[in-house]
Amino acid sequence: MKNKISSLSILFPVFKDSKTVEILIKKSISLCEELSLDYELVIVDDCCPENSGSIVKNYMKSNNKIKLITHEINKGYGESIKSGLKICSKDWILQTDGDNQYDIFDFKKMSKIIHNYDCIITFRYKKIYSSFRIFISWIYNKLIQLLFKSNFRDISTGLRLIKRDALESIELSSQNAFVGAEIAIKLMLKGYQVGEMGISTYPREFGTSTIITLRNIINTIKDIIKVRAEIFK
Ligand SMILES: Nc1nc2c(ncn2[C@@H]2O[C@H](COP(=O)(O)OP(=O)(O)O)[C@@H](O)[C@H]2O)c(=O)[nH]1
Ligand SMILES: [Mg+2]
Repeated sequence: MKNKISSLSILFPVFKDSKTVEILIKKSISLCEELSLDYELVIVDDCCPENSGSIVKNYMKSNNKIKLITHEINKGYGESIKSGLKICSKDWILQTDGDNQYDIFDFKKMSKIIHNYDCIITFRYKKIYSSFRIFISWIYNKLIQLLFKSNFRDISTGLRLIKRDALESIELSSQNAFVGAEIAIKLMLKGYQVGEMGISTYPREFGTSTIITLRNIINTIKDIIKVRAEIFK
């Protein structure tokens, strides 16, 4: 078997996720303890308005496997992922969102098929969003398939598993939510095996989605243009 995971960093950014950060910390620890993994949690507080970082700091007093990065200004999803990736030290990285819409216990399914892959991204069987949001997501994925000659179904979900060695061979430039797609595309272009696994996602229990705003859409388009120019120059 090519890959067996025993060493795992779980990385998630938090922004307006103060109600879920604690749930996600507990779930992450329980997953890693159940599987007896050598693990660490890497959490990035992207200048959260409600100071989610202080909740993380409380947990850090009793658990030295938790690392916190605090941005002094809000830098965006992509910058947060990049900050976190820089300090992930385990062999594999499970990256997710801080809002608990993904089930990190899906890692168990991922680890069953990981021997075939260097990275597994996920796709949502059912998108639990408005028809408008589903339409935007469909257009987005079609556009990425066309622009990057790839076939991924749902390239920007918030749950992916990445081999750290593979990541070290690529440079990431997205500042926003395109970063997940950039990882899959650039790894694939380097010849790494990127697989897809179907998952379920869960409704937000707290707050509202902040990702589909005009600002984020414009920033995502800028990231797409930048990454495409890098790849096809
Ligand atoms: N670091 C960072 N994360 C953000 C920002 N905006 C949203 N997020 C995070 O991105 C994740 C997904 O956002 P969400 O609005 O739930 O998007 P959706 O799940 O696609 O509806 C959440 O965990 C948010 O905390 C931001 O400005 N910076
Ligand atoms: Mg979400």
